[in-house]
Amino acid sequence: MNDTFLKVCRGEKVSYTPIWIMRQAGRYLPEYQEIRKRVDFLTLCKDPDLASEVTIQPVEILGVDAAILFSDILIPLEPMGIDLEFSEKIGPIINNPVRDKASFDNLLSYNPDDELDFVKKTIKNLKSNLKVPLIGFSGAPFTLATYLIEGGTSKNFINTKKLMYGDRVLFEEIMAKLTIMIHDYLLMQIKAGVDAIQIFDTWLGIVCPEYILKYILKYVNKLIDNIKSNSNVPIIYFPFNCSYILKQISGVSADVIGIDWRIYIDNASELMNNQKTIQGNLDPCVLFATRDIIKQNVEMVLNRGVACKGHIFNLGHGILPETPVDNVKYFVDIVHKLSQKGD
Ligand code: 1CP
Repeated sequence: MNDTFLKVCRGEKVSYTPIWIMRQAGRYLPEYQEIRKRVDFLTLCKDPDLASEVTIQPVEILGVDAAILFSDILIPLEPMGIDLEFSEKIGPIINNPVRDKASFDNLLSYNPDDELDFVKKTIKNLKSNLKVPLIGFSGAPFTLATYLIEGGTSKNFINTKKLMYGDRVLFEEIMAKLTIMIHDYLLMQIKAGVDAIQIFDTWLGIVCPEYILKYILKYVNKLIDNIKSNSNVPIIYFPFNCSYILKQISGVSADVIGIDWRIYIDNASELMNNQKTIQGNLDPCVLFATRDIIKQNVEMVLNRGVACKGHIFNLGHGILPETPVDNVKYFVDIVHKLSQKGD
């Protein structure tokens, strides 16, 4: 197996900079669109053969150094009694959001081995076919809480913040319940064979530092520390849009921190005392530009990556559906070429 990605996660030296791309399986690939013409998104996530096929697509088409399980962060909410659908136009919709004690009390606890058996099957399937490491993943407690409370995506997250400021007891009960669910779900993925995990905290950056520190990061810490006491797979934490609080985030015991494009990665690394491998951080929109501009920006990120304890190349957020595939192929090749160390 090509273990360059895993070595960098652990802070070991390697001969080139590994790359994978957030949302690397998805709508920008014609091969993905072909499959989506036949099945809806939830069906795709729940079918181990199809989910494996779309997981492998970017590895074969692009030559990335890691695969990420094809699923969605909202899948593990369904067995809690959440009525989830994906609308082509709006995105995810939760028809029974949780905004009061009564609906919180209705949430179910479950065993992911039984209820999310299809995820286990997909992982086992993939492990016998992949030549690169497989990344499992989950949403972080706060990011999942926003979907649970808002009932979908949101602009101002008013319902989430109403609870956070107005009924902190219930807000923390929700965070605590999600933390346990996510822990059990990630351990199931690890037992099934994933080689690393990424925890997506996509919406952390909507919160002020005081509340992040007091009421949110403690659940991330609990989650990661509990996983670490049961397994030694590398953990990537991705707090999107959070450059303003990286110093405090450095206390989280993840091995790798994902960084978006709003900060130079060497500055981000320094804020975290150069103790962690950094993942990132090209603006996904650079991939719409010419090859020259893509190359210039890749060079800039690679040069700054040298100062980090370790560097995994990625975009600063998910690849956009309209991205030209040829540019993505060029991007992966140029990262490999420019970072190759001569003997
Ligand atoms: O085919 C389609 O029309 C569905 C589009 C789609 C895809 C391809 C959704 C709906 N989810 C996914 C897959 C997905 N989602 C993966 C697969 C693995 C990969 O290749 O990376 C992963 C890791 C996710 C994670 C995810 N889902 C996040 C965290 C990452 C991020 O982008 O910040 C979030 C916030 C979601 C929610 C979600 N699912 C889908 C959409 C359109 C959204 C975002 C909606 C919103 O803006 O709130």
